[in-house]
Amino acid sequence: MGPYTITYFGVRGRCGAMRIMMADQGQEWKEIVVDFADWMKGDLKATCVFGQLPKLEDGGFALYQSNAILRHLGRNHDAYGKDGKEAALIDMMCDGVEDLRLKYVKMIYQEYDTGKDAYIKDLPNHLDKFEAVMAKNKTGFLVGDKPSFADYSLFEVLLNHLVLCSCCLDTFPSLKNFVEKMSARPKIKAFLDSDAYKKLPINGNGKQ
Ligand code: 6SG
Repeated sequence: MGPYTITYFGVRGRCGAMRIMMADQGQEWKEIVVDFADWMKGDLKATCVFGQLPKLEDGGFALYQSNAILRHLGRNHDAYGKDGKEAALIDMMCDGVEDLRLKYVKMIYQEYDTGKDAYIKDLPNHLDKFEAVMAKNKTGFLVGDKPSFADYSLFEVLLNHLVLCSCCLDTFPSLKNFVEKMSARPKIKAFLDSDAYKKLPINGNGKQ
């Protein structure tokens, strides 16, 4: 497998989770950063299966759709459960994170000024579902006893929400513990402390 190359815009956006996952797995990767003016010329867009980024290249194999990329990394790096049932639960949790991510992205890009406060007010009604799963599993991960791609996706979405509202996990002890433990994993800590990570805005419109 590999070498891996990510092609994406100069934001964390839909590559945040896969970058954290690769860092934690000790997997190196290359970045091709696309600037918006180049993207608007349309040549690269025309080559993308859905006309969108990110793209992951794994050697000569090209893949689009951020969650398909996470799943592929999950298979390659043994982060997709120990059997079919765990894999199905990991898929379920990843789809649950995706639902929250889509709500977040809609608020950020379409209604930040008018909808941010209502979004934060409603947030516990989404976070409590993840809290319940995390509390029930007792291992510090969503499914099984080691991190899966769904954990990396949840972790990254929670980091973004802590920027939006620093107290949003205060009533969710299992999620708070999860974020602390994931942040302290040595390879994740090194990545989150790196300039490569810190220099990138979370979102493409400067809102966070
Ligand atoms: C945008 O939506 O970064 N891809 C985005 N936009 C360009 O022409 N379901 C898939 C997936 O999970 C969603 C892909 C995603 O992979 S991500 C894409 O390709 C297009 O459609 C969000 C993001 N936005 C920042 C950004 C920089 C240049 C284009 C998008 C900011 C917004 C518009 C200009 C500057 Fe911009």
